[in-house]
Amino acid sequence: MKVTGYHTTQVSVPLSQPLITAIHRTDAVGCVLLSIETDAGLCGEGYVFALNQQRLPAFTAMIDSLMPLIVGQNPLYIEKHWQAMWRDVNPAGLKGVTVSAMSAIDTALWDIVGKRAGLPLYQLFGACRDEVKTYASSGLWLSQSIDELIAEAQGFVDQGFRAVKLRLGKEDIREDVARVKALRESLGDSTEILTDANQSLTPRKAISLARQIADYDITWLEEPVAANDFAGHRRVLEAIDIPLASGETEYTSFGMKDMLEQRTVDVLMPDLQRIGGLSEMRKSAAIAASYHTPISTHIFTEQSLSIAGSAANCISVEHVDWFAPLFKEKMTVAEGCIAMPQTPGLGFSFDWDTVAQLQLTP
Ligand code: SMN
Ligand code: MG
Repeated sequence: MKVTGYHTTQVSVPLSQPLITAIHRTDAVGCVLLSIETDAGLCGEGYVFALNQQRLPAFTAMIDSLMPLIVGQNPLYIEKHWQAMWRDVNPAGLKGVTVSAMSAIDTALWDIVGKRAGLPLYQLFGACRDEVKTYASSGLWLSQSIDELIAEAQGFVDQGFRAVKLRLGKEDIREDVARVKALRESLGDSTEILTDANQSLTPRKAISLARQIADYDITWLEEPVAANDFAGHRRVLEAIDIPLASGETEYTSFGMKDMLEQRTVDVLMPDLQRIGGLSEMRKSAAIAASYHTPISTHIFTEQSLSIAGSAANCISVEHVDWFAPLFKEKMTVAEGCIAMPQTPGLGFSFDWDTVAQLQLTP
């Protein structure tokens, strides 16, 4: 089998409500979709997300710069291709746009391997479960009022979620405390509340906030301080009773290893598009397991399910609905869990009719 060609498509996917955290603000997500074709009639799909549209040309250019390493090659030799790309991007940088482009290519190649094998990827990787816990993350934004938070969280519970993630990072932490308290009081004890401060706090403020919300049974506090402040992470982790989650902003299994080595997290959150694709996700999950540390995948729900179904230490996947319009197949949530897709490969394929409507003119 040989890779015969590829194509990329830039899209902007509107969100049902503005996404606002301490560091993000958008009402549409921009993506570059990648489709890799083979002479066996199989094609593999991956994508890169850039939050907004401005950086899509840079991601497209990076994919274009790497694909000559892949076209004409046997797509089954994924590890060989990953190493070739890694050597090639070295002068351009081992974090950032380079790795995100590699992630899209690597994930698309795995899609081909799964389709060739006739197996869903979680089974090809060695399955450990058929469904995984999830939490609702497409809402409870920093900009919403307490009444809006309560109504939206109840809506998530009605949709089948048993856990929701609340964004923290208000100017005055007393407001954050009041929001957590109100949400817990309205949800009762049967729904998990996770929190994400999106790097907005100093270690001292994070410790103070965590102590004030500790009585509300919080599943984790995510990215309390700057993502690259490993000492700050450790200081917070050691001082609080709530588990600390982080990792979405770090790149590759080497970055995950550094975070684990420096004891920065209770739960590691690798991001498929910053990690280097499914190849690096699998390595990261294994490295975390050797540190007796659970992982929970960051956004990109559809394409991360194969990891959740094959990494025993993956405790949950983050559920976002942002990318759902791009795919023909839809995820379903029941009793707080998502079932593994059962079709060969990733199990989610681009809906080209919808993509055509969302496509940006080049
Ligand atoms: C997040 C990531 C990307 C965009 C918005 C919000 C957030 C999360 O950190 O973990 O969901
Ligand atoms: Mg986060």
